[in-house]
Amino acid sequence: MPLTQNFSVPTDFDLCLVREQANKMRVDIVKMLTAAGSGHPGGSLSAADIVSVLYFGGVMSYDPADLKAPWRDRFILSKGHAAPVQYAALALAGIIDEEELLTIRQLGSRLQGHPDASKCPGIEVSTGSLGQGLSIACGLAQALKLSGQMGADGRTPPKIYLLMGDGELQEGQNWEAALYAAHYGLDNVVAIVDRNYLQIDGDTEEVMALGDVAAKFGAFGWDVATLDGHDEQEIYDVLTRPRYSSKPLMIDAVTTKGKGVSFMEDVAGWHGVAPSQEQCDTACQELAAEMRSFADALDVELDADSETDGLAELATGGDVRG
Ligand SMILES: Cc1ncc(C[n+]2csc(CCOP(=O)(O)OP(=O)(O)O)c2C)c(N)n1
Ligand SMILES: [Mg+2]
Repeated sequence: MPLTQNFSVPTDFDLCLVREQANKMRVDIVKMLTAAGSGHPGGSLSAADIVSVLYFGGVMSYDPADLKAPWRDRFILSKGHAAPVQYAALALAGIIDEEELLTIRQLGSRLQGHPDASKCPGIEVSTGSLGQGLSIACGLAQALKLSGQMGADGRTPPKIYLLMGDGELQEGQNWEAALYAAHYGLDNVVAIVDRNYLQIDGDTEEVMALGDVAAKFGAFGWDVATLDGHDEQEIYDVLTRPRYSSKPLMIDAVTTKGKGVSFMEDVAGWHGVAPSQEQCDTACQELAAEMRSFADALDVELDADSETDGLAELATGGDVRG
């Protein structure tokens, strides 16, 4: 499906900016993993639009210059193997230098294959062992509520935004945490499931069927929403619409694993394999072309960086974001 479908012109947030950032993140992901020679492209690419809306759509409150501000919202990448998508966002947010991206997975780098909160600025929780993020989110959310800490709005506690994999939901610990969040009314937990229907061994429904994850969380006492995890406008609308319950929120974000790179899309084999340099170049050209057609469809100008350095260099497979 062309990327230009199912989008409306934004009214109150900058859809083009958010899409552009997601596109840059996808380019960075491909280039980082090519440089490393290992890593997880599929689940990083599938989550880029969600992460872009959180970081650059005005959804998550944070200050890149004051990462420990007590009022900040917290982001937990529970599916820690998708670390490249968060590192790319941290670079675009100015929290780490973009040159550092190419050090990913090197000995001594702050950017390990899975996020390390003790080394990398902007990482709240070390993750990688799947199934633990929701429990950690519950503890953080409850502690913030009990302490009386207010978020950026000064009226409600900071929120915990959690990104989980669908295969990750096959870990039993999640379901105890889901009961807990509902029981204690943790309405500051927002758990987004990257529902790409693939995990490391193939189709989630064949490995151990998850079925209707939204219905399951609903039955556990959560508010739920199902949406297109590549439609930034829809993601933004659901994340920012007024809520009148004291329930935690689970978002069933339907995505395509490997999104944006034709030969990786929906292919289980691209879960944990790095692209070759030739594949990297092809991927970057595809991503540049998609961004151009998206901008043309909306009849908007891309930012100067994309026009000059970004897309021009992408088309020739230049350095990370030029
Ligand atoms: C507890 C645990 N068991 C196994 C793994 C190995 N592993 C890494 S990624 C992965 C598949 C995850 O699939 P999913 O959650 O659907 O992630 P995505 O499709 O978004 O990449 C597995 C089993 C792990 N990291 N942690
Ligand atoms: Mg998956």
